[in-house]
Amino acid sequence: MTDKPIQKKAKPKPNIRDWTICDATTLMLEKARRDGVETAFDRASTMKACPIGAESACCKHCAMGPCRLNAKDPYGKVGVCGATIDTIMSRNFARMVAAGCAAHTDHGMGMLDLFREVVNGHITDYQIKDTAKLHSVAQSIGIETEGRSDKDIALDLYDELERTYTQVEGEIPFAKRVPPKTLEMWRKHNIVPRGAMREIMDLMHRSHMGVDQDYENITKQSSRTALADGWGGSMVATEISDILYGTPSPVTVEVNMGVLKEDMVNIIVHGHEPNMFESMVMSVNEPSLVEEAKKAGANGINLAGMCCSGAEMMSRHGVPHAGNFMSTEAVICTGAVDAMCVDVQCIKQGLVEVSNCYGTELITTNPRCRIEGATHIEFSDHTPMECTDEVVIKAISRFKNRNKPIEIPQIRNTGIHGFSHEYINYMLGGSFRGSYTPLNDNIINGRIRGVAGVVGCTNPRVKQDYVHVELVKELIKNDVLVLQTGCSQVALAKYGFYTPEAAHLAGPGLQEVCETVGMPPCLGIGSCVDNSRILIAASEMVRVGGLGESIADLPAAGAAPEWMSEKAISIGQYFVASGVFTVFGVTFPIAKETKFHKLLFEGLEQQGLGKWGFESDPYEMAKLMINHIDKKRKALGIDKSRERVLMTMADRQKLDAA
Ligand code: BF8
Ligand code: SF4
Repeated sequence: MTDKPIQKKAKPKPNIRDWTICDATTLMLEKARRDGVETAFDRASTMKACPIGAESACCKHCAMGPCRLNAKDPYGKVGVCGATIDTIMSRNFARMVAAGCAAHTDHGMGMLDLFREVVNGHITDYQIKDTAKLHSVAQSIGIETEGRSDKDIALDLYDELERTYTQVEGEIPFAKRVPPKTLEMWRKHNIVPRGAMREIMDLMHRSHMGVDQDYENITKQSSRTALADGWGGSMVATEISDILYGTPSPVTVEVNMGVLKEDMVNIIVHGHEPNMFESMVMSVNEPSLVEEAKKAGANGINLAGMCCSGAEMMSRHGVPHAGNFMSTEAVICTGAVDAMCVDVQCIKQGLVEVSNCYGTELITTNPRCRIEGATHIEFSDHTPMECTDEVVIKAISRFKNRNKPIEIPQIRNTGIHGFSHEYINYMLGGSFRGSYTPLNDNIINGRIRGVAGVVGCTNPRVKQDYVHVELVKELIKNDVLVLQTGCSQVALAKYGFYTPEAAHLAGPGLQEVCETVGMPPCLGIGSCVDNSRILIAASEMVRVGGLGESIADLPAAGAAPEWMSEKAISIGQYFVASGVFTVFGVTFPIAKETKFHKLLFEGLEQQGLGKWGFESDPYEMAKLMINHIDKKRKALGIDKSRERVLMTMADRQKLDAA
């Protein structure tokens, strides 16, 4: 026998088409492969998700561990301290809620700090743009507005809203917006948030080693903390941003990588807080900088957003959007991004490597988020343009020195975004009788079967955008009106669902409503903190009447089909605690066949709240949501009207004959 060298068979490369349905992202991932550049898709395909962590069967809350239990035999073992699988899972879950809530509430508190400084006259680069919104928010929490100056109202509003964060006893201000029956339920369970800081502190405390070891009690505090996010930090972020920058109303916008322009200086803002982005809009329009760009040979400066601040600026001002979370590395592979300017949340560290490969300036701006290898130019609300002007200057200089081939996928999708709660009210009822009554009526008469929120991230563990798109298709086909935020909104926008013409994809009832009002079958309302707009819309539906007395009575459901972040878990928990059936895809971070699983998936609903669901297949997910909506319609006694609407032609002929 001769000694032959053992030849290792090269593993075939995964098919990029299995990673994403987005054509632009596919093209850029193919280019990345040619250029030898690695992205999160590559890493996800070579790094198997940790099976123990995936089911939350491990604990590292103290140095007697880390302890690893067996999710296949959940009650076979306990941790060194005796902690059961339910304690361990509920503590891990609680800490995801705490982190997610902290992210949104810190963002909201930043907006409130800015608001205070604007009102006090210490900051003049921003102003109150929407006084009507200032008045309506103040009124909604019982602040007198009649005959008072805007400044006095704003000062009172600041004082009130600060309690959202700092209050140690009592109820957060926006609890006043919660439908009375829902609030009553929260009071009964003692889950009305006091202040976000207190709730997060409490939750971190009780999930420490050797404190709360009753999964039901831990989950109560998870709900309370999550509610401090949805009805607290996130809602403050949305409302204050509207007051400062204007409440969104429908605007036509282009999305996808084709919004980049080869002959212009391209700047992408990616992150979550609108203040830096607002300032960037000013900087890119600054005549001297535009002149500089022209001197460098560019036809001007082109600004686009990505992820959530992108979704917010798209919905509020019509700023073009280049793509969602799983496209942030891919977009840099175009070679056309002269600067990517980031603030906080969902900023992959991998962006540094990709930016280095293409000579893109990756610039961090927030003291909370520095990344090794990125350039840091700190942003301050007091001198906002110092930072954003410098970013523009860096981008111009990179444009001048572009030395790599540019390849921009020429794909742009136009759609209408910016459906705030206020605009939905106006759109349905007209300016003199703005109201949700027509929406409720159309739900009661069955033209609209129910309402679904489809929100959240994209995740390289599933085919990018696919679950979002197929789920929304199924929902609208079944006459479910879809409300969207964040990366999910951007996903659907890329496939043409944000045009009034998309109404033809809807079932006959929803189609009729869309055509009458001239709206698309999905309404895009902004970033992830803008999920609070869905809570406000739900409260308004309850208030208008005919659909039950609490949010839990509404024929509504929620989904985050491709979620990945802790913020998504906090959002899911506040929707559940508010009464909504909320389905997550990809994976669910706890083990099945456990008491904690039963509590989240059944028990909470029995307590009068909502419940969690899990399903990775979009069609099955749609079925779960539609079945829930139908169950609620039945409980409301409006299932009969719906049956009439869904009569087939044959049924109708039979009736006519009779
Ligand atoms: O808050 S949807 S990937 S960008 S976490 Fe992140 Fe998820 Fe996108 Fe925004 Ni929301
Ligand atoms: Fe193990 Fe208990 Fe320590 Fe967790 S808290 S690591 S279960 S000993």
